[in-house]
Order: sequence, then C-alpha cells, then structure tokens
Amino acid sequence: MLRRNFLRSAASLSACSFLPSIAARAQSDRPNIIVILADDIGYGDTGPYGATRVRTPNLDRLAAQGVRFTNAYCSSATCTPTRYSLLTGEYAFRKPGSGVLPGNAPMLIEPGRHTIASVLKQAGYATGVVGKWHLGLGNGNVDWNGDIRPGPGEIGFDYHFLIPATGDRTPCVYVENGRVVGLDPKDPITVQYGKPIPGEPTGSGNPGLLRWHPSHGHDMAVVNGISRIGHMKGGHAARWVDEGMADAITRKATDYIGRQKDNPFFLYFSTHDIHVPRVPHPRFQGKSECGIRCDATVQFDWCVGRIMETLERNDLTRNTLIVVTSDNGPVIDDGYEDGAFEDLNGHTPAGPLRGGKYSIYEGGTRMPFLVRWPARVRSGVSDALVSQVDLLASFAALTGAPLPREAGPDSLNVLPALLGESIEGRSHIIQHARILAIRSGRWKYIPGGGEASGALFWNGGNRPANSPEELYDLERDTGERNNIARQYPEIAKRLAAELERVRTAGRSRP
Ligand code: NG6
Ligand code: CA
Repeated sequence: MLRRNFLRSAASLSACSFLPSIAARAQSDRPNIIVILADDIGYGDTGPYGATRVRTPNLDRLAAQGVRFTNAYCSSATCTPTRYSLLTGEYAFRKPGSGVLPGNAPMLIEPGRHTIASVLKQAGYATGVVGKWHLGLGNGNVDWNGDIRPGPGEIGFDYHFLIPATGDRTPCVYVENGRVVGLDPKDPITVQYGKPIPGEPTGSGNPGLLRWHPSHGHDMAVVNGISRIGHMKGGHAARWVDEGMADAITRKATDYIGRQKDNPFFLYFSTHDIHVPRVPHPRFQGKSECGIRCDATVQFDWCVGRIMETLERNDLTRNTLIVVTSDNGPVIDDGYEDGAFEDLNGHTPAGPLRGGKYSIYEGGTRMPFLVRWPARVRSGVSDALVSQVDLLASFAALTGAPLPREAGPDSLNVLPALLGESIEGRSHIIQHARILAIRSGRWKYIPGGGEASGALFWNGGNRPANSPEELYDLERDTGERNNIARQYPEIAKRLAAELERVRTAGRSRP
C-alpha cells in the first residue's frame, strides 16, 4: 500500500524527481524549523483531511505546497505525554507521572535532558517556544510571583512565552522567560489544586458568574466568566482574556520569527485551539458551519496563516521547514456545555477513524501532519508511517547534530520520509492511551482487557474494561470495525510479542 500510494497527487513524477538538485541542497542547508502543534484537532477536522463544514484555507495552501501524511501519529491520546515524547523522543509510557498534569506540577522533563531544542541549540539554532506548555514548571513549589524555574530554558529553549498548563487550568496567566507577564506585585498570585482558596469564587458555588456551565469538572476558579480546573487568587492584571489568546500567542510567535530572521531558528508554536474552553475571538465566532469547536479551528487556521505571512514578509518561506500537527485526537464535549455536540451539523472530527482523544483506537493518536519546505520538499501525499517522536532524530540528522545514544530512545530518523523522498517510515509504532497498542505495517493490535475511559465517544470509541483482544487490518478497515483476532491468531500473537518486546526493552532506537 505504501509504495503504491506514495506521494499520490504527484504520481506522474518519478521517484528520482524528488531528489533535490545540488543547488537546492546547498540552499536548503540548515533550514529554519517551525513545529506548529494544535491542541485536540482530529484527523478529520481540517480541509486537507476532508472537512467541508469548516474552511481552513491556510492549511489547504500549506498542504498543497508540501507533503500531507496519512499515517502520522502523536505519541499518546492526551496532551502532556504527547508533548513529552515530541520534545524528548521517548515514548511517554516509559516515563512515570507523564499523564495530564495539573497547573502546579513540577517540570516533567529533567533539566539537561536532550530535547529537540537542546539538540538544535547545540547545532547553532536559536530556539523558542510559544504557547501551551503543559509539561510542568519549577521544582514542585512554584512561586508564581518570582522566578519560575526550571522551565523551557533548562531544556534548550532560549526564549519562551507560555500558557503554563492548559486554557482550562489555573494559573490563567502567561509566563515569559520565567516571569508572569503583567503581574502587579501588590496583587500576588496563589495557585492551588485540591482545596479551594477561602474568599475566592468558584464555578460550583457561583454559577451566576459563568457565561456557560461545566458539563464535568471545571467548576473551580472563575476567570473571565469561565470556571476552570484548579484554584487561583490574585494576579488580576495579569489574567488572560480567552478571546485574545490566539492573537497574543501568534503575535509572540511572529515577533520571534522577525527577531531571528538572520540566523537559523527553531520555533515550537503550540496553540490553545481547539482545546476547551473554546472562546475564539468574536471575529471568528460563527465563521464555520459546525459550531464553536469549528470556529476555533478557523481561528487556528488564521494563526497558521499569520506564521506563513510572516515568513513571506521576511523572505523566509523557501528555507523554512514547517510541520503542522496536533497533540491528540478530537473530543467534542470535554467539560463545558458549549454546544459543540449539538452544532456538529454532520462534521466528523475524526474523519473515518474510530475513537478520539483518550482512545486507543486510531482516532486517539493518528494525526493531521503536514510538512512544507519549498527549498527541498515537493508536494504530494505520503502514507509512510511516521511519529512525532521521530522529530528529534530526524531534525538531528537534518542539521548534522550529534545524537548521543541516551538521547531520544524511541526517536527514529525518518527524515527521507518526512521530506517526501522515501516511502520508508517506521515499521511499527506503539500507541498509548490508558493502555498500549501496536500498529505494525497494515496491522493494528490492541491487547485484551481494559480501557474503561470515562469519555463518551460519538463514533464507537468506548472500550469496556473486559474487552477481548482486537486485531484490525487498517488497509481494509480504517475504521477498526471488524475485529479479526480470531481469524488470524498467529498475527495477533506476533504483534502482542512485539509490543511486549518494545515495552520492556526500554528503547526502540537501534
Ligand atoms: C481532563 C479534563 C479535560 C481536559 C483534559 C486535558 C475534566 C473532567 N477533564 O482531565 O477537560 O482538560 O484533562 O486535555 O476535568 S489535554 O488536551 O491537555 O490532554
Ligand atoms: Ca490536547
């Protein structure tokens, strides 16, 4: 399948025509690298992947100019573990405590650890991160009024402007280079998980303060008329306004590009969209045909467009490699009664896939994944199996940066696949939700037993705790509808053994 469909829309060109000319190669040394990571955007949520009720012209353009991957994965079906894997090149299931983190969690990635940022920094790149972090900050007892360390600076980023955890978690402030932005020292911040802070309004106690109501959780601190997970006091001047969040972070990202235009840079731009709470700027509200969740996608597309325009303005388009992808599958009701489900209007967030965020089925971790680099990458569609966990080793190979053996234990160099120069990606990949599964070539194997996820799926994604083992032929059965474990017990057994081998080996990079 991979061979036949490789770069399908460019089928008339021979494989050789994808090899760059010597001139192009010289020009394309050390491109700028931008990784744009959306939040909770599913496989079917955008134009390049078939969405019709929401228009994403910038993503469409990017896809038309680059490679659109159909078998690209994030590491896990939730945010923190995916982000951990993306930066470190290690499967998050190996890392204890890498589940969804509260907003006061200590930093998950140990200072000094090899990350994409540290490796590229060593290779001479400027390195910046803007947007959602959700990998913990500080050492377990952060003073939000002082210097917030360790943080991105200790794992290779020269610059950061962060949403510290998530849009729906306290603290609801931005952190720039270790400091809360706009903090008035006379109004210090306290952040607390668990016990409420006396005197501070909560969503559960003050529903009248809320513009919409939580459907589960999210009934603690009230900020901007929306109750969140976690408590928070003070810092009023510094609190974000949800409607302005996409503008704020996009501005920081484009400013960063402008400042770095004369030297190679790496920018990790991690948007809040389309995570809850979904509060796009009024100029995007009502701009899709599938409700507020899709309106947030329109806003995301705008963010991507601003990055593209900024590259264009600075004459950087040609030699900048952009990856656009997402951190986990789609979810419709993720804790607020925002009408997302009622307004779907036929839109299918996971496209043809089963399950979504939190799920071990394909919808949980198979992601939109676009790569554009005009100096070197021709346009097309690739079915190569690749993962975000591979970006570390692939970027190291691209820039000639050394990768010590202990770095990126699960990160494979799939650069030729990423650049559309080869149909060879990985041979297999471990998928991670509450349980592990393996995809190997066309086969997908999920061990028996449980993933009693609390999430409610609209597309058959729920998997009860007593489920039997499952085997699917993804080439014939993209939607994982026809469990063939009984028909092919030897394949199921082989995959079960492979999964166990990768799990216990501690690494999968040779
Ligand atoms: C869950 C939250 C959900 C979301 C998720 C993390 C509840 C009931 N649900 O615990 O709303 O915040 O964590 O999402 O609180 S993620 O994309 O950052 O992984
Ligand atoms: Ca997410």
